[in-house]
Amino acid sequence: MENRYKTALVTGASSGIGRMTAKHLADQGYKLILVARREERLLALKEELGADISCHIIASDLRDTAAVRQAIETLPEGFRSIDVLINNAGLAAGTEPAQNAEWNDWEEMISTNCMGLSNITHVLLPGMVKRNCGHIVNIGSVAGIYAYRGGNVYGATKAFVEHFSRGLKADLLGTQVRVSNISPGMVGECEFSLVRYRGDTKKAEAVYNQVEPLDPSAIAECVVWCISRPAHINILNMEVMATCQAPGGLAVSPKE
Ligand code: 8X3
Repeated sequence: MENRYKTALVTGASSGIGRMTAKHLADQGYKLILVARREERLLALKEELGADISCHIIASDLRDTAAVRQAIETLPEGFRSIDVLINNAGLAAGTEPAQNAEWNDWEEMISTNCMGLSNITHVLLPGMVKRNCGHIVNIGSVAGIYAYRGGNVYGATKAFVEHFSRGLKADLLGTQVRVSNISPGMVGECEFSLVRYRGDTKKAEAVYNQVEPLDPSAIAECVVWCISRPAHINILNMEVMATCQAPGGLAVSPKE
């Protein structure tokens, strides 16, 4: 099937789901704009994708909303009509109960997962509507659906992502612009847990010990599937868990 869309922007493209999504989109012949903080990783990915793939990189922290805006508003010729936005960048920081959490962690999650995502969406949306063509894929999390201990602000930011997606869908009624929210559960082969445990490799590795989590490619395939549905079909929500994971975190505390 020929792609209706030609150009995609992927945030958090330097690793994990973002990197794998970029590779899958490159396989489908997309022109790519890759956004992430680590320039050297983006350059390495660009090289790996090969000279046949048109690829522009933006090495920027999504929390720097003004810099991201400027980079998008001054994209080189040939990259300005973005059809697909993959809002993948995001992080979990810490697993402490809310009463013991670090404020900086909360601030970083809110400013990346909510502010960064909203900013880039706000910049790209008018063009999509004007061209009456586009697809926004937000990467949420099962943590935004099921509350678990230590998930506090991380889960809340992902609930924001899901509800924002529904709100966008409501506002975009009558246009050909589609919105999907994909909520993955535990994903291995990425830096998610390493970041969450602030670089503590032992704790991060323990999360995946003796289990078979999703891999980034599984979610990249979901992204590609959503955007390649016929134009009259909008997959609004996908919840994807590894077989070894399940919700069910209700807890009680014994009487004193
Ligand atoms: C993270 C998924 O299951 O680790 O987005 O909370 S989980």
